[in-house]
Amino acid sequence: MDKVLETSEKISSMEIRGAGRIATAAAASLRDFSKAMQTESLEDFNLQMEKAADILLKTRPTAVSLSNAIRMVMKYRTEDLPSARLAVVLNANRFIENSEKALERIGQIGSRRIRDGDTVLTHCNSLAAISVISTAHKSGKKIKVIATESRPRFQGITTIGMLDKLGIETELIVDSAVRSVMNEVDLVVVGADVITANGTLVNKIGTAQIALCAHEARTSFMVAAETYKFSPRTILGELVTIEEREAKEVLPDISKYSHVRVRNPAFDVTPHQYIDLISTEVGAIPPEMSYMIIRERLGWEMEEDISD
Ligand code: RUB
Repeated sequence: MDKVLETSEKISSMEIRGAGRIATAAAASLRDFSKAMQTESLEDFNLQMEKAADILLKTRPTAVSLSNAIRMVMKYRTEDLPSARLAVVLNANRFIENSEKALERIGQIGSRRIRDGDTVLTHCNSLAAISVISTAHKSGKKIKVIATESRPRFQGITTIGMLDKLGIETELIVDSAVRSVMNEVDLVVVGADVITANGTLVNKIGTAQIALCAHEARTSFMVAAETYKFSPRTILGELVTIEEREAKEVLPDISKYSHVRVRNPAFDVTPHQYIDLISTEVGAIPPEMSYMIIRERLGWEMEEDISD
């Protein structure tokens, strides 16, 4: 279990972060745990796998990618230990492979919306959004990217590093400069932590303000997301939990204040009315079609939840 705890710690502390990356890290961790587990009994194997899944699930509360990935890996009911072990390994490998393919396809589909000469604004650090941007760049379109810092964890610095390596002309702005530059922006592209049944987006704090700005300036707003970022449980009425992180991420020394409380929500909610399209691996869809994606791609999970 040590390695599972190690991965969990890396996810909680955000050494591994981003909805897609935490999902694949959790899948790989369950796979490796199942391979290394010393046991002779299927019952014990099942118990230990459930325990490991539970530890990983509790690391971060918002991204549905984590629970979708864990559920996909844990769908292995079999009669004997060797086939149970094998099923976990195959499920995890399939999930990881599919998520890599999905990123590529999202890039191909989403990049069609970027024209030669466009300026694209992105927020936080999303591999799906970067796939859209980098595919446009690789296809020969001359583009410029404006990246926000994304306080308090500065994921924007990771983004500019990635874009720089790709040779993409990039400008870094503070989060509050978004409105000042929005009139120069042709398209906003962001990733997703959760997309609900009605097409609402949950993503890095600040996304909703950017969407509002884009809407007011008539700038297109695209979400780049694998289908495992859609939340089946929202069909059943479940609300998304917004992670509230430690105060010290915002203000390192709060002890000198007596009447101040720091609030540090990590994600916010963007209504579907502000989203022009969602680029997924199965196509560019309007947010209103999210329900269909959940039914078609993640339907099995819903049935399971209903019988819970
Ligand atoms: C990351 C974040 C990203 C999404 C999508 O938040 O909000 O936009 O997770 O990323 P944090 P990706 O840094 O708190 O994990 O497309 O890479 O899955």
